Amino acid sequence: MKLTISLTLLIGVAATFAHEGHGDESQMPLDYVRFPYQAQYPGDDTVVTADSIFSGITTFAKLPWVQCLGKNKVEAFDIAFIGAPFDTGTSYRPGARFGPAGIRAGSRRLTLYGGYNVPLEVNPFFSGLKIVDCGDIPVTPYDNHHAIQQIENGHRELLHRGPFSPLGNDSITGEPLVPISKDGKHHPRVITLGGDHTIVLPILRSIYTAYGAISVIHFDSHLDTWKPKVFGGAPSSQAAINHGTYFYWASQEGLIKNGSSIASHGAIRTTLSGPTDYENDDNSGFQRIEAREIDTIGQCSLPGLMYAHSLGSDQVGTDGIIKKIREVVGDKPVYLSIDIDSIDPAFAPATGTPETGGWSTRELRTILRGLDGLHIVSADLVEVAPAYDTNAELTTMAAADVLFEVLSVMAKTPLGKVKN
Ligand SMILES: *[C@@H]1O[C@H](CO)[C@@H](O)[C@H](O)[C@H]1NC(C)=O
Ligand SMILES: *[C@@H]1O[C@H](CO)[C@@H](O)[C@H](O)[C@H]1NC(C)=O
Ligand SMILES: [Mn+2]
Repeated sequence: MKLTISLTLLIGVAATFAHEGHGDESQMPLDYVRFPYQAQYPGDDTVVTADSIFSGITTFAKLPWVQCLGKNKVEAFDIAFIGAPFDTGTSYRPGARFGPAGIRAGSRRLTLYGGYNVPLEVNPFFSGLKIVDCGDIPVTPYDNHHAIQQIENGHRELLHRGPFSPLGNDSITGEPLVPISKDGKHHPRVITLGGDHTIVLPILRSIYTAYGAISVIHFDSHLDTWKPKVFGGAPSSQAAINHGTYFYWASQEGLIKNGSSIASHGAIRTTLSGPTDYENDDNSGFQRIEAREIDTIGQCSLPGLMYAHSLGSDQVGTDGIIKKIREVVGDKPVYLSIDIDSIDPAFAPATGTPETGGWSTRELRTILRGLDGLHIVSADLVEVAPAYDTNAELTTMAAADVLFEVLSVMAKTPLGKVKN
Protein backbone atom coordinates (compact mmCIF):
# COMPACT_ATOMS: atom_id res chain seq x y z
CA MET A 1 0.00 0.00 0.00
CA LYS A 2 2.74 2.43 0.99
CA LEU A 3 4.72 1.39 -2.05
CA THR A 4 1.75 2.02 -4.33
CA ILE A 5 1.23 5.51 -3.01
CA SER A 6 4.86 6.51 -3.33
CA LEU A 7 5.04 5.05 -6.84
CA THR A 8 2.01 7.09 -7.81
CA LEU A 9 3.72 10.13 -6.35
CA LEU A 10 6.90 9.50 -8.35
CA ILE A 11 5.01 8.92 -11.58
CA GLY A 12 3.00 12.07 -10.94
CA VAL A 13 6.07 14.21 -10.39
CA ALA A 14 7.87 12.71 -13.39
CA ALA A 15 4.91 13.37 -15.66
CA THR A 16 4.58 16.93 -14.42
CA PHE A 17 8.11 17.71 -15.52
CA ALA A 18 7.68 15.96 -18.85
CA HIS A 19 5.40 18.68 -20.30
CA GLU A 20 2.54 16.29 -20.83
CA GLY A 21 -0.06 19.02 -21.26
CA HIS A 22 -3.81 18.63 -21.54
CA GLY A 23 -5.39 15.30 -20.89
CA ASP A 24 -2.62 14.04 -18.65
CA GLU A 25 -4.12 12.99 -15.32
CA SER A 26 -1.04 12.92 -13.17
CA GLN A 27 -0.21 16.37 -11.83
CA MET A 28 0.47 16.38 -8.11
CA PRO A 29 -1.18 19.40 -6.52
CA LEU A 30 0.05 18.50 -3.07
CA ASP A 31 3.72 18.47 -2.36
CA TYR A 32 3.73 15.49 -0.09
CA VAL A 33 0.94 12.96 -0.46
CA ARG A 34 -1.71 12.18 -3.00
CA PHE A 35 -4.64 13.09 -0.74
CA PRO A 36 -4.33 14.64 2.69
CA TYR A 37 -6.41 11.97 4.36
CA GLN A 38 -3.82 9.46 3.25
CA ALA A 39 -1.06 11.35 5.08
CA GLN A 40 1.83 9.08 6.00
CA TYR A 41 3.51 9.19 9.36
CA PRO A 42 7.05 10.38 9.93
CA GLY A 43 9.38 7.42 9.83
CA ASP A 44 8.18 6.38 6.39
CA ASP A 45 11.12 7.52 4.33
CA THR A 46 9.17 7.18 1.07
CA VAL A 47 7.18 10.29 2.02
CA VAL A 48 8.72 13.70 2.73
CA THR A 49 6.51 14.56 5.68
CA ALA A 50 3.05 14.04 7.02
CA ASP A 51 0.69 16.85 6.06
CA SER A 52 -3.04 17.23 6.23
CA ILE A 53 -5.53 19.87 5.27
CA PHE A 54 -5.54 21.47 8.70
CA SER A 55 -1.77 21.55 9.17
CA GLY A 56 1.25 22.84 7.35
CA ILE A 57 1.71 26.06 5.40
CA THR A 58 -1.49 27.40 3.86
CA THR A 59 -1.52 28.02 0.13
CA PHE A 60 -4.62 28.12 -2.07
CA ALA A 61 -6.03 24.56 -2.03
CA LYS A 62 -2.67 23.39 -0.65
CA LEU A 63 -1.13 23.96 -4.09
CA PRO A 64 2.66 24.15 -4.31
CA TRP A 65 4.03 27.53 -3.30
CA VAL A 66 6.25 28.97 -6.02
CA GLN A 67 7.94 32.33 -5.41
CA CYS A 68 7.06 33.46 -8.93
CA LEU A 69 8.10 37.06 -8.32
CA GLY A 70 11.11 36.13 -6.21
CA LYS A 71 13.63 33.35 -6.43
CA ASN A 72 11.50 31.27 -8.88
CA LYS A 73 11.26 34.01 -11.49
CA VAL A 74 11.65 31.64 -14.43
CA GLU A 75 9.40 28.81 -13.26
CA ALA A 76 6.61 28.17 -15.75
CA PHE A 77 2.99 27.36 -14.82
CA ASP A 78 -0.41 27.16 -16.53
CA ILE A 79 -2.57 28.74 -13.84
CA ALA A 80 -1.23 30.85 -10.98
CA PHE A 81 -2.99 32.14 -7.89
CA ILE A 82 -1.53 35.45 -6.73
CA GLY A 83 -2.62 37.73 -3.90
CA ALA A 84 -2.97 41.51 -4.22
CA PRO A 85 -3.36 42.65 -0.59
CA PHE A 86 -4.52 46.20 -1.34
CA ASP A 87 -7.47 47.87 0.40
CA THR A 88 -6.81 51.60 0.41
CA GLY A 89 -9.37 52.21 -2.35
CA THR A 90 -12.26 51.11 -0.11
CA SER A 91 -15.22 53.40 0.63
CA TYR A 92 -16.81 51.63 3.60
CA ARG A 93 -15.32 48.69 5.52
CA PRO A 94 -11.54 48.37 5.12
CA GLY A 95 -9.76 45.04 5.57
CA ALA A 96 -9.51 43.35 2.16
CA ARG A 97 -5.71 43.48 2.47
CA PHE A 98 -6.25 40.32 4.52
CA GLY A 99 -8.34 38.80 1.73
CA PRO A 100 -5.58 36.68 0.13
CA ALA A 101 -4.65 35.12 3.48
CA GLY A 102 -8.33 34.62 4.36
CA ILE A 103 -9.25 33.01 1.05
CA ARG A 104 -6.29 30.65 1.35
CA ALA A 105 -7.46 29.65 4.83
CA GLY A 106 -10.99 29.11 3.48
CA SER A 107 -9.60 26.93 0.67
CA ARG A 108 -7.78 24.39 2.79
CA ARG A 109 -10.54 21.84 2.46
CA LEU A 110 -10.82 21.97 -1.34
CA THR A 111 -8.72 18.88 -2.00
CA LEU A 112 -9.79 16.88 1.06
CA TYR A 113 -11.46 14.27 -1.13
CA GLY A 114 -9.23 14.86 -4.15
CA GLY A 115 -10.90 17.86 -5.84
CA TYR A 116 -13.13 16.21 -8.47
CA ASN A 117 -15.87 18.61 -9.59
CA VAL A 118 -18.95 16.42 -10.05
CA PRO A 119 -21.24 18.66 -12.16
CA LEU A 120 -18.38 19.81 -14.40
CA GLU A 121 -16.88 16.30 -14.59
CA VAL A 122 -13.32 17.52 -14.16
CA ASN A 123 -10.64 17.47 -11.50
CA PRO A 124 -8.75 20.70 -12.16
CA PHE A 125 -5.92 19.52 -9.89
CA PHE A 126 -5.36 16.41 -12.03
CA SER A 127 -6.12 17.90 -15.43
CA GLY A 128 -2.48 17.90 -16.54
CA LEU A 129 -2.12 21.63 -15.98
CA LYS A 130 0.51 22.96 -13.65
CA ILE A 131 -1.32 25.05 -11.07
CA VAL A 132 0.61 26.94 -8.41
CA ASP A 133 0.20 29.54 -5.67
CA CYS A 134 2.64 32.39 -6.30
CA GLY A 135 2.09 34.09 -2.94
CA ASP A 136 1.35 37.82 -2.97
CA ILE A 137 2.43 40.77 -5.06
CA PRO A 138 4.30 43.17 -2.75
CA VAL A 139 1.88 46.09 -2.29
CA THR A 140 2.59 49.22 -0.27
CA PRO A 141 -0.22 50.38 2.05
CA TYR A 142 1.18 53.93 2.06
CA ASP A 143 0.88 55.13 -1.52
CA ASN A 144 -1.98 54.13 -3.82
CA HIS A 145 -0.29 55.32 -6.98
CA HIS A 146 2.74 53.20 -6.25
CA ALA A 147 0.65 50.22 -5.12
CA ILE A 148 -1.40 50.24 -8.32
CA GLN A 149 1.81 50.22 -10.34
CA GLN A 150 3.15 47.34 -8.25
CA ILE A 151 0.02 45.31 -8.95
CA GLU A 152 0.24 45.94 -12.69
CA ASN A 153 3.93 45.00 -12.79
CA GLY A 154 3.42 41.83 -10.75
CA HIS A 155 0.45 40.67 -12.82
CA ARG A 156 2.20 41.44 -16.08
CA GLU A 157 5.28 39.51 -15.10
CA LEU A 158 3.17 36.40 -14.48
CA LEU A 159 0.99 36.86 -17.57
CA HIS A 160 3.97 37.08 -19.89
CA ARG A 161 5.77 34.04 -18.55
CA GLY A 162 5.65 31.16 -21.02
CA PRO A 163 3.05 28.60 -19.94
CA PHE A 164 4.08 25.15 -18.73
CA SER A 165 1.84 23.07 -21.02
CA PRO A 166 1.37 23.38 -24.78
CA LEU A 167 -2.06 24.39 -26.08
CA GLY A 168 -2.64 20.96 -27.57
CA ASN A 169 -5.13 20.01 -30.26
CA ASP A 170 -8.83 20.69 -30.72
CA SER A 171 -10.84 17.97 -29.01
CA ILE A 172 -13.24 17.61 -31.95
CA THR A 173 -11.21 18.19 -35.11
CA GLY A 174 -7.76 17.18 -33.75
CA GLU A 175 -6.35 20.31 -35.39
CA PRO A 176 -3.57 22.08 -33.46
CA LEU A 177 -4.85 25.06 -31.46
CA VAL A 178 -3.45 28.57 -31.89
CA PRO A 179 -3.53 31.25 -29.16
CA ILE A 180 -6.53 33.59 -28.87
CA SER A 181 -4.40 36.48 -27.61
CA LYS A 182 -3.81 39.65 -29.56
CA ASP A 183 -0.02 39.31 -29.38
CA GLY A 184 -0.25 35.81 -30.83
CA LYS A 185 1.41 34.19 -27.81
CA HIS A 186 0.12 31.48 -25.51
CA HIS A 187 -0.19 33.00 -22.04
CA PRO A 188 -0.74 31.32 -18.70
CA ARG A 189 -3.79 32.31 -16.62
CA VAL A 190 -3.63 34.34 -13.45
CA ILE A 191 -6.27 34.18 -10.70
CA THR A 192 -5.87 37.17 -8.39
CA LEU A 193 -7.01 37.11 -4.79
CA GLY A 194 -8.05 40.63 -3.73
CA GLY A 195 -7.72 43.07 -2.32
CA ASP A 196 -10.43 45.65 -2.92
CA HIS A 197 -11.88 46.03 -6.39
CA THR A 198 -9.52 48.86 -7.35
CA ILE A 199 -6.95 46.18 -8.24
CA VAL A 200 -8.87 45.39 -11.42
CA LEU A 201 -7.67 48.62 -13.08
CA PRO A 202 -3.98 47.61 -12.99
CA ILE A 203 -4.94 44.02 -13.83
CA LEU A 204 -6.84 45.15 -16.94
CA ARG A 205 -3.85 47.30 -17.93
CA SER A 206 -1.77 44.13 -17.73
CA ILE A 207 -4.36 42.03 -19.63
CA TYR A 208 -4.40 44.68 -22.38
CA THR A 209 -0.72 44.03 -23.10
CA ALA A 210 -1.56 40.47 -24.14
CA TYR A 211 -5.19 40.54 -25.31
CA GLY A 212 -5.91 44.15 -26.25
CA ALA A 213 -9.33 45.52 -25.25
CA ILE A 214 -11.09 42.66 -23.51
CA SER A 215 -14.66 41.54 -22.83
CA VAL A 216 -15.51 41.45 -19.15
CA ILE A 217 -17.91 39.43 -17.04
CA HIS A 218 -18.32 41.19 -13.72
CA PHE A 219 -20.29 39.82 -10.76
CA ASP A 220 -20.95 42.51 -8.18
CA SER A 221 -23.81 44.17 -6.34
CA HIS A 222 -22.39 47.51 -7.53
CA LEU A 223 -21.71 49.07 -10.91
CA ASP A 224 -18.13 50.20 -10.26
CA THR A 225 -18.35 52.39 -13.38
CA TRP A 226 -19.19 55.49 -11.35
CA LYS A 227 -17.76 58.79 -12.37
CA PRO A 228 -15.16 59.97 -9.83
CA LYS A 229 -17.23 63.09 -9.03
CA VAL A 230 -20.16 60.84 -8.12
CA PHE A 231 -18.19 58.23 -6.20
CA GLY A 232 -15.85 59.85 -3.71
CA GLY A 233 -16.10 63.39 -5.03
CA ALA A 234 -12.62 63.24 -6.58
CA PRO A 235 -10.80 65.71 -4.28
CA SER A 236 -7.58 64.65 -6.02
CA SER A 237 -6.63 62.68 -9.10
CA GLN A 238 -5.48 59.82 -6.91
CA ALA A 239 -8.73 59.74 -4.90
CA ALA A 240 -10.55 59.52 -8.23
CA ILE A 241 -9.25 55.96 -8.67
CA ASN A 242 -11.03 53.76 -6.15
CA HIS A 243 -13.13 50.61 -5.84
CA GLY A 244 -16.23 52.33 -7.24
CA THR A 245 -14.60 53.99 -10.27
CA TYR A 246 -11.97 51.60 -11.67
CA PHE A 247 -14.26 50.39 -14.49
CA TYR A 248 -14.95 54.01 -15.47
CA TRP A 249 -11.20 54.47 -15.88
CA ALA A 250 -10.77 51.11 -17.61
CA SER A 251 -13.39 52.18 -20.13
CA GLN A 252 -11.84 55.63 -20.58
CA GLU A 253 -8.44 54.03 -21.16
CA GLY A 254 -9.92 51.67 -23.78
CA LEU A 255 -9.02 48.56 -21.77
CA ILE A 256 -12.49 47.00 -22.06
CA LYS A 257 -14.35 46.45 -25.27
CA ASN A 258 -16.93 49.13 -25.79
CA GLY A 259 -20.15 48.68 -27.72
CA SER A 260 -23.59 47.35 -27.09
CA SER A 261 -22.82 43.77 -26.22
CA ILE A 262 -19.41 43.24 -24.82
CA ALA A 263 -19.31 43.52 -21.07
CA SER A 264 -21.74 42.12 -18.57
CA HIS A 265 -22.40 42.92 -14.90
CA GLY A 266 -24.28 40.31 -12.88
CA ALA A 267 -25.93 40.54 -9.42
CA ILE A 268 -26.41 44.34 -9.49
CA ARG A 269 -28.64 45.71 -6.68
CA THR A 270 -26.98 48.87 -5.42
CA THR A 271 -28.82 52.13 -4.87
CA LEU A 272 -27.78 54.94 -7.18
CA SER A 273 -27.12 58.65 -7.11
CA GLY A 274 -29.91 58.66 -9.71
CA PRO A 275 -30.93 57.05 -13.01
CA THR A 276 -28.02 58.77 -14.78
CA ASP A 277 -25.68 56.25 -13.14
CA TYR A 278 -27.18 53.66 -15.47
CA GLU A 279 -26.68 55.92 -18.50
CA ASN A 280 -23.08 56.35 -17.45
CA ASP A 281 -22.81 52.57 -17.06
CA ASP A 282 -24.18 52.10 -20.60
CA ASN A 283 -21.54 54.50 -21.86
CA SER A 284 -18.85 52.41 -20.20
CA GLY A 285 -20.00 49.52 -22.41
CA PHE A 286 -21.77 47.32 -19.85
CA GLN A 287 -24.99 45.30 -19.98
CA ARG A 288 -26.61 44.84 -16.60
CA ILE A 289 -28.21 41.82 -14.97
CA GLU A 290 -29.84 42.79 -11.70
CA ALA A 291 -29.72 40.39 -8.77
CA ARG A 292 -33.53 40.29 -8.55
CA GLU A 293 -33.84 39.15 -12.17
CA ILE A 294 -33.05 35.66 -10.98
CA ASP A 295 -36.69 35.49 -9.76
CA THR A 296 -38.28 36.88 -12.90
CA ILE A 297 -36.01 36.30 -15.89
CA GLY A 298 -37.76 34.47 -18.70
CA GLN A 299 -41.20 34.81 -17.09
CA CYS A 300 -44.08 36.44 -18.91
CA SER A 301 -44.56 39.93 -17.58
CA LEU A 302 -48.00 40.66 -19.03
CA PRO A 303 -50.25 42.12 -16.32
CA GLY A 304 -51.98 39.39 -14.37
CA LEU A 305 -49.82 36.69 -15.92
CA MET A 306 -46.71 37.64 -14.01
CA TYR A 307 -45.96 34.24 -12.55
CA ALA A 308 -48.32 32.15 -14.63
CA HIS A 309 -46.20 31.45 -17.65
CA SER A 310 -42.62 30.59 -17.98
CA LEU A 311 -40.75 30.18 -21.20
CA GLY A 312 -38.42 27.26 -21.85
CA SER A 313 -36.67 25.91 -18.77
CA ASP A 314 -33.34 27.16 -20.13
CA GLN A 315 -34.53 30.73 -19.79
CA VAL A 316 -35.57 31.00 -16.14
CA GLY A 317 -33.65 31.35 -12.86
CA THR A 318 -29.92 30.64 -12.97
CA ASP A 319 -30.24 29.18 -16.49
CA GLY A 320 -31.78 32.43 -17.69
CA ILE A 321 -28.93 34.43 -16.16
CA ILE A 322 -26.33 32.13 -17.74
CA LYS A 323 -27.99 32.43 -21.14
CA LYS A 324 -28.03 36.21 -20.93
CA ILE A 325 -24.34 36.39 -20.01
CA ARG A 326 -23.31 33.95 -22.73
CA GLU A 327 -25.27 35.88 -25.34
CA VAL A 328 -23.43 39.03 -24.37
CA VAL A 329 -19.85 37.74 -24.42
CA GLY A 330 -20.10 35.00 -27.06
CA ASP A 331 -16.82 33.15 -27.57
CA LYS A 332 -14.59 36.20 -27.26
CA PRO A 333 -11.64 36.14 -24.84
CA VAL A 334 -13.11 37.28 -21.54
CA TYR A 335 -11.81 38.50 -18.20
CA LEU A 336 -13.85 37.41 -15.16
CA SER A 337 -14.06 39.64 -12.07
CA ILE A 338 -16.03 38.46 -9.05
CA ASP A 339 -16.86 40.71 -6.10
CA ILE A 340 -17.78 38.49 -3.15
CA ASP A 341 -20.58 40.99 -2.41
CA SER A 342 -22.52 39.55 -5.36
CA ILE A 343 -23.40 36.82 -2.84
CA ASP A 344 -25.95 37.77 -0.16
CA PRO A 345 -24.42 38.84 3.18
CA ALA A 346 -26.32 35.93 4.78
CA PHE A 347 -23.77 33.69 3.08
CA ALA A 348 -20.81 36.06 2.70
CA PRO A 349 -20.96 38.86 5.30
CA ALA A 350 -17.23 39.72 5.35
CA THR A 351 -16.98 42.29 2.61
CA GLY A 352 -16.28 45.98 2.04
CA THR A 353 -19.74 47.17 1.00
CA PRO A 354 -22.38 44.52 1.79
CA GLU A 355 -25.79 44.66 0.08
CA THR A 356 -28.73 42.51 1.11
CA GLY A 357 -30.95 40.86 -1.48
CA GLY A 358 -28.18 39.00 -3.26
CA TRP A 359 -27.69 35.57 -4.75
CA SER A 360 -26.96 32.54 -2.62
CA THR A 361 -23.56 30.88 -2.79
CA ARG A 362 -25.27 27.98 -4.58
CA GLU A 363 -26.76 30.29 -7.20
CA LEU A 364 -23.47 32.05 -7.96
CA ARG A 365 -21.63 28.72 -8.18
CA THR A 366 -24.25 27.38 -10.59
CA ILE A 367 -23.99 30.50 -12.75
CA LEU A 368 -20.19 30.22 -12.82
CA ARG A 369 -20.38 26.59 -13.91
CA GLY A 370 -22.64 27.86 -16.68
CA LEU A 371 -19.61 29.69 -18.11
CA ASP A 372 -18.15 26.29 -19.07
CA GLY A 373 -16.59 26.54 -22.53
CA LEU A 374 -15.92 30.29 -22.46
CA HIS A 375 -12.36 31.51 -23.02
CA ILE A 376 -11.70 32.98 -19.57
CA VAL A 377 -8.20 34.42 -19.88
CA SER A 378 -7.75 35.35 -16.21
CA ALA A 379 -9.93 36.09 -13.20
CA ASP A 380 -10.09 37.61 -9.75
CA LEU A 381 -12.07 37.36 -6.57
CA VAL A 382 -12.10 40.58 -4.58
CA GLU A 383 -13.50 42.41 -1.54
CA VAL A 384 -13.13 39.62 1.00
CA ALA A 385 -12.44 41.37 4.32
CA PRO A 386 -12.02 38.47 6.78
CA ALA A 387 -12.28 40.62 9.94
CA TYR A 388 -16.07 40.79 9.42
CA ASP A 389 -16.47 37.05 8.88
CA THR A 390 -18.12 34.57 11.20
CA ASN A 391 -15.98 32.19 13.23
CA ALA A 392 -17.19 29.50 10.82
CA GLU A 393 -15.27 31.17 7.94
CA LEU A 394 -18.47 31.54 5.90
CA THR A 395 -17.14 34.18 3.53
CA THR A 396 -13.66 32.81 2.96
CA MET A 397 -15.08 29.34 2.30
CA ALA A 398 -17.58 30.77 -0.16
CA ALA A 399 -14.76 32.67 -1.88
CA ALA A 400 -12.61 29.55 -2.16
CA ASP A 401 -15.47 27.42 -3.46
CA VAL A 402 -16.41 30.06 -6.03
CA LEU A 403 -12.80 30.00 -7.25
CA PHE A 404 -12.90 26.22 -7.40
CA GLU A 405 -15.69 26.55 -10.00
CA VAL A 406 -13.64 29.13 -11.92
CA LEU A 407 -10.57 26.88 -11.85
CA SER A 408 -12.64 23.92 -13.06
CA VAL A 409 -14.09 25.90 -15.97
CA MET A 410 -10.59 27.10 -16.92
CA ALA A 411 -9.15 23.59 -16.75
CA LYS A 412 -11.74 22.36 -19.26
CA THR A 413 -11.15 24.95 -21.98
CA PRO A 414 -7.70 25.77 -23.36
CA LEU A 415 -7.05 29.36 -24.46
CA GLY A 416 -6.83 28.35 -28.09
CA LYS A 417 -8.82 28.15 -31.27
CA VAL A 418 -8.52 26.29 -34.54
CA LYS A 419 -6.75 28.40 -37.12
CA ASN A 420 -9.00 29.47 -39.98
C1 LIG B 1 -1.58 17.02 -31.79
O1 LIG B 1 -1.59 16.62 -33.14
C2 LIG B 1 -0.29 16.37 -33.67
C3 LIG B 1 -0.45 16.08 -35.15
O2 LIG B 1 -1.09 17.16 -35.78
C4 LIG B 1 0.37 15.22 -32.93
O3 LIG B 1 1.67 15.02 -33.41
C5 LIG B 1 0.41 15.56 -31.45
O4 LIG B 1 0.88 14.44 -30.72
C6 LIG B 1 -0.97 15.93 -30.91
N1 LIG B 1 -0.82 16.39 -29.56
C7 LIG B 1 -1.59 15.95 -28.57
C8 LIG B 1 -1.32 16.53 -27.22
O5 LIG B 1 -2.45 15.10 -28.74
C1 LIG C 1 -18.82 53.59 -25.62
O1 LIG C 1 -19.87 53.50 -26.58
C2 LIG C 1 -20.95 54.35 -26.27
C3 LIG C 1 -22.09 54.05 -27.25
O2 LIG C 1 -21.61 53.50 -28.44
C4 LIG C 1 -20.49 55.81 -26.31
O3 LIG C 1 -21.56 56.66 -25.99
C5 LIG C 1 -19.38 55.99 -25.28
O4 LIG C 1 -18.87 57.30 -25.34
C6 LIG C 1 -18.26 55.00 -25.54
N1 LIG C 1 -17.32 55.09 -24.42
C7 LIG C 1 -16.02 55.19 -24.60
C8 LIG C 1 -15.21 55.30 -23.39
O5 LIG C 1 -15.50 55.19 -25.71
MN1 LIG D 1 -16.98 45.80 -6.68
